[in-house]
Amino acid sequence: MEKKLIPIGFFWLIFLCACQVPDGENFPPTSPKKYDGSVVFTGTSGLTVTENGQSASFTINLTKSPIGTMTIGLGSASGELTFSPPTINLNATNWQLLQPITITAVDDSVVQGMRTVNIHPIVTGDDPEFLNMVFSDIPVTVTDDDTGGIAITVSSGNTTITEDGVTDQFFVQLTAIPLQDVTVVFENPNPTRIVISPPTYALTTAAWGTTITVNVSAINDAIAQGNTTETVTVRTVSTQSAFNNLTAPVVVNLIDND
Ligand SMILES: [Ca+2]
Ligand SMILES: [Ca+2]
Ligand SMILES: [Ca+2]
Repeated sequence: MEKKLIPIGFFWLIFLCACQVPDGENFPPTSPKKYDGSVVFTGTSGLTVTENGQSASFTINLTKSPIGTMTIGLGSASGELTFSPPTINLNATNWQLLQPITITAVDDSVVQGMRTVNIHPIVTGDDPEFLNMVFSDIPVTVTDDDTGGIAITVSSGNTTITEDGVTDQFFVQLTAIPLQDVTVVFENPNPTRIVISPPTYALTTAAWGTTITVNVSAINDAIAQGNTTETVTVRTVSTQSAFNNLTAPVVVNLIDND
């Protein structure tokens, strides 16, 4: 009798058909796994902190008991926030408990104004089910306590110059850190009688703390004006509004020699 050979692939086809699961959820094995482990952040809406001490808080817990320990780390890209504690460890005994996190703003000297700073949660640990999670940033409103300002220092208590050649100096410094460059302009009230050097000074943000030395001298003319006072206006120019058009007067005593 003649034997018919059946290709082995035919049996594989029958086997595969027999294994089909009606809803197809768990077959083939490469289907996406359902994850129900996640990290819960509670009380994260409307978080507001201030540089002068007002803190805020929210809580963290897990939706199920993890394998081993999961660690949730908190940070902000700009480093403008601190967290207490900075990390939370959750395991089989404490996964369901609401763990409080206190947020505090770093009290810097930078004039940023009110801004939004994002918290970036980073999850690490033993249970791979929790490591697939991608978390949205948590926004925090930070209120500034810094304002733009200039400080004037006058040597020997006053600024006095004479047509006989006595010169004087005053000093200018920004009182807080700008986000943009600042040019300081020394407006001469009477260029026919006074010389101010330099007439302007450009401060980069990196050099914001520079003390600017401003020299003032009198022009020796032959006109009898008598002794007068002249007021130099120190004015700032910046694309950052907090440092634009700040002004301060410097009174100069001008002694005539005619
Ligand atoms: Ca501050
Ligand atoms: Ca600030
Ligand atoms: Ca004169």
